[in-house]
Amino acid sequence: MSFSISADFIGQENRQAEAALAEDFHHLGRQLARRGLDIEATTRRAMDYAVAVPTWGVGTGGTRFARFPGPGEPRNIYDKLEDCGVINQLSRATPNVSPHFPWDKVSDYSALRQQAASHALGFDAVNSNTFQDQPGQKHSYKFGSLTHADKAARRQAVEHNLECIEIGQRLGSTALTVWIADGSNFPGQSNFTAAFDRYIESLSEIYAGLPKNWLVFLEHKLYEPAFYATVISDWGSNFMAASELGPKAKCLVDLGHHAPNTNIEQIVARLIRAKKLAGFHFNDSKYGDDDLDSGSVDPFRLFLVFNELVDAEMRHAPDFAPAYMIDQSHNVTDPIESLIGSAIEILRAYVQASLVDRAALRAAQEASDAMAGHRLIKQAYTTDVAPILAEARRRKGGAIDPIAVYRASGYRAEKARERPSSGAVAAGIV
Ligand code: PSV
Ligand code: MN
Repeated sequence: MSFSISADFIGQENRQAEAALAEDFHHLGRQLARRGLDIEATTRRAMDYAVAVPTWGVGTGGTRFARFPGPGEPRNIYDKLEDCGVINQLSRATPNVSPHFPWDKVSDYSALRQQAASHALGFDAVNSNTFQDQPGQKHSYKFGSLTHADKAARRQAVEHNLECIEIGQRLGSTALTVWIADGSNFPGQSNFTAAFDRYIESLSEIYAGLPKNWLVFLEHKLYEPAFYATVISDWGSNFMAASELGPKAKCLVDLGHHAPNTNIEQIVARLIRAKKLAGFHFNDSKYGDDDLDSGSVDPFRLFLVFNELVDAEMRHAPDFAPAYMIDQSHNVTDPIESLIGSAIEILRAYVQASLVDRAALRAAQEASDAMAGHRLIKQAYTTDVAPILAEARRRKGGAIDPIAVYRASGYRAEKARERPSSGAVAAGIV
């Protein structure tokens, strides 16, 4: 019998924190009421929000230099689902997982879907992987995949993406996320235009294989592993590609895939206007694609992204239904703790952005009152919404303090016993 955290245990832990939470929630409710805001309505919004967790996120990540595996790491997709189930059980904000193929390949996908359902999980977008070679693979991706100069390598990469769509259909997914590592390390190595043309050609074949209700999410990334030029390097290239492909192709924004100081919230606004925002891979960064925990370095930036999203939601922007997902690498923490913490930070930004007085903001902007506009944004951002987040979790059967409850449960130590280390030392980014 594998260890799981019981609802009774969560209830017992919650009881110790319930009185203080009720007091804080009441106090915040009075504060918000003075601003004309209904805490119950805001709490309902928090209860309705969800962000997907990547299956690869529950394993310990790594850098180009090393990976330091933690105890009780998941050994396969079934273990990963178990850990993802715990994240949702305690946070009540992550009911879907996003699988990556071939990392999560199994022989029976209906069994996998059932297994996920047994942890109260569903499947979000499926991710293809043509940035690594797999054992026995015929054509190498060393010099590219969907944009490779060799047609046979491109064909193989297209086939893999079509297979991901097939798998995704069996899992109940409705989107394919494509990120390619293709690019060049030397000026002269590759022709910018020819590589982009080949991208469009390959993606058109994948696009043609999309089922009726499916979307393809194109993910841009400035650099790494290509260090001179990446084929889909920025939102401009991404937007060009998505526009040429058609309405089922949209642009996915991974927060770490931009140059430092890029105004990502403005990019988000542009993509919303163009009806091309696919959704997000949330994480945080200081220098590049650091894949740090969401909101850990620059929570204000995360809030400003959500400010654009809530603005679009409130004005009923057409064709606006972004997919929310976390994409992080956890090198020095327990991944379950990091993912719980990140889900909370994402939800915090969403709830804070929901508190912006939109009518007053519009009036300030129309009057060109810069300070008033800024103060309205800051008023929402500096509101401590922790009691709303905790109360939303409590009402959904989650933990008032999820990381504390996770630690108290002894889950990791139990898994360390149940999942003996294989002794394999893997290095590098996952
Ligand atoms: C690439 O850096 C990326 O952000 C893509 O989303 C990949 O699928 C993911 O990381 C996992 O390596
Ligand atoms: Mn990503």
